[in-house]
Amino acid sequence: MESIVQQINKILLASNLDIVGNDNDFYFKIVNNINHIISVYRQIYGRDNDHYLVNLTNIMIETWKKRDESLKKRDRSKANKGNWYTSQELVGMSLYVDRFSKDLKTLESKLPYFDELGVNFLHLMPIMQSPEDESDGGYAVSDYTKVDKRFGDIDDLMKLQNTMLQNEMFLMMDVVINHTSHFHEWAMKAKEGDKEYEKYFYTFPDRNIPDQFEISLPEIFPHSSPGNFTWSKELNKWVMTVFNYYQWDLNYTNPSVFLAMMETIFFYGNLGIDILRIDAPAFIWKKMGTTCQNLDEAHLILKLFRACVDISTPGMALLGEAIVAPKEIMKYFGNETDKECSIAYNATQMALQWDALASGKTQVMLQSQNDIYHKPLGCTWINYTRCHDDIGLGFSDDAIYKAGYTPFEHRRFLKEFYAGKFVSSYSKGLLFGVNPKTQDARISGTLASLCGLESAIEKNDSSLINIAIKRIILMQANSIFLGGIPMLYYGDELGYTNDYSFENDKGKEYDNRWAHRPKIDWKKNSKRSKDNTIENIIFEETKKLIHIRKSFNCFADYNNIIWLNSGNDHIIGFKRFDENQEILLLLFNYSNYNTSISTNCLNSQNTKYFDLWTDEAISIVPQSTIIDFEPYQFRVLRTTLE
Ligand code: OTU
Repeated sequence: MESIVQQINKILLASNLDIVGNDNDFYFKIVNNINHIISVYRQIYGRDNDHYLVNLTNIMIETWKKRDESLKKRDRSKANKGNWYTSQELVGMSLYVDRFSKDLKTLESKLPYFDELGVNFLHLMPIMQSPEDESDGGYAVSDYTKVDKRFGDIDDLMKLQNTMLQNEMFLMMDVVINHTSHFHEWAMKAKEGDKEYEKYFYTFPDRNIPDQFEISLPEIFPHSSPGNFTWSKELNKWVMTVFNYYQWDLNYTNPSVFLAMMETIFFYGNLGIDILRIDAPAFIWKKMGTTCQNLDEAHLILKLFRACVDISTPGMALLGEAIVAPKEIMKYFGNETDKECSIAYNATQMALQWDALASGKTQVMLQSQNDIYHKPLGCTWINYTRCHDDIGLGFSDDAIYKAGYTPFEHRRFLKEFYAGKFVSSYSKGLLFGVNPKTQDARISGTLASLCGLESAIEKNDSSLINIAIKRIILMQANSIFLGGIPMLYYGDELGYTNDYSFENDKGKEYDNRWAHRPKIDWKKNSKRSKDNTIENIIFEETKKLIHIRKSFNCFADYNNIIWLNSGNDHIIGFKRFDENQEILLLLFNYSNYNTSISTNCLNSQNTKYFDLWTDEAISIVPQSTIIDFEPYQFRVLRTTLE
């Protein structure tokens, strides 16, 4: 009996690859990495399932052969640039195609808008086929390879991408790996009685095993989809559904599921997607007695995906959407030799900024940095203040204790603050996913509404409007200057407030995340060109932040950040530097007070600074100078060389 390596070698030799020519790179990558792939694979599936590795090899070869020459060229140019996604020149926006424009065709006509703002990287929220009223915003996919007709078709997508390429723009899309819609072909076949496809899902004849799972399984949508199992009358069985009842969890203990998803990932790779957002990777492996999140096997599967993508569709970077505890998020990068995702969401920092804004204090943010500092070189963050999801207060209890609070009380304060439950609160958020058993909840609402713009407009109070805008820009500045890819969320660049129309839509009323998924009104957007409108101020200031970021190499991310202890709890700051001795000091006053810091804390020998945000020069008398901050003011201090 031939060993698996011998079998793979045979396939490679029979595959008509141009080993000394065009396919040389591919061939050697496969040969050099096959032992790693086999070893990771066997840790998940054991040796008895080795024959799937033969299929995997065939799929990798086919994918490479089908890969367009232009994409291969782009792969090479990305490889020459090293970690292209860590560049300070990349600035993203995440948007719903239909809610932003109408469809893919009209989106193409909006490309100049992104250019105007400085955005050159688009995350299109899921556009693959998904049942309209059971869609979870596109995260319940019924066909991974078909664009939903609401948005257009695959040709429209390719055309858009082509034009984006001509404009040097990058594209991100999702692959929803944890579950499919219950109308996906695999689920449909299972419902029709096909036992092979039933094995793609977790199904149970009675409540015995589900009940045991439930003991340790948290609930993701306790308000609208309580429990983690749904009765299927077609199957006459319980099906595992961790998210909504219509999202069936895929069973990765079945190697066929792994292979099918690998093919799906390659499909996106060969469309030319630059960054693939892997949705909910934390959830893909289940084990009774655990929370079924962040399990070792989930990481092994990601390692396999990564190793294979690096071989067959190497220009595509993987982003892990793991919105979990800080220490767990870090694991989704893998390590230098055993890589997983190149990019992860900095969900910890996002939540910490909301913490600082509500409390006016920055100790929790500072105390948390240790949790998220040590990412492997070459990996980066997506930094964001808002996205299409709720805000979960997922930073560590330890950091809250160190800042002098009790975690339960502190989180309760934050939730109530953003839900506008205090008289003193300016915020118009909504509690999302309230769990009556644990009191747990997350927060919905747009950046503007959470920052007080909605209530200020209601009161028609111009000074409150100004202060809300200052909060919005402070939050954006912190994300944009942090290092990593800033990902704006559409509408935030113009201060869109909550949209409550979801309450009357039967496909959405159970999910208040729709409050912050606005429908863009292009008349409102055109106000950005009219001086001193709210839209104009927010748009222009956002644009300026982006411009500053793009102008300095030290905003590229190679872990070139040092957090400062400002000596003032209202103010958080960090230093960014590059190899040419350029140093920028970023300082953010999260409070509603006039306050100041002493320059001693800047840890710098310089005596002259220039604030790139306010365009003001600051001269420093060593040991005695104070730098002042107005409420919610931030500073971008450039040290001018003497
Ligand atoms: C992701 O979300 C998506 O971003 C959500 O829009 C989807 O509803 C969900 O997956 C299901 O596909 O799984 O790893 O707290 O933050 O559900 C994190 C809610 C996820 C989201 C969480 C998240």
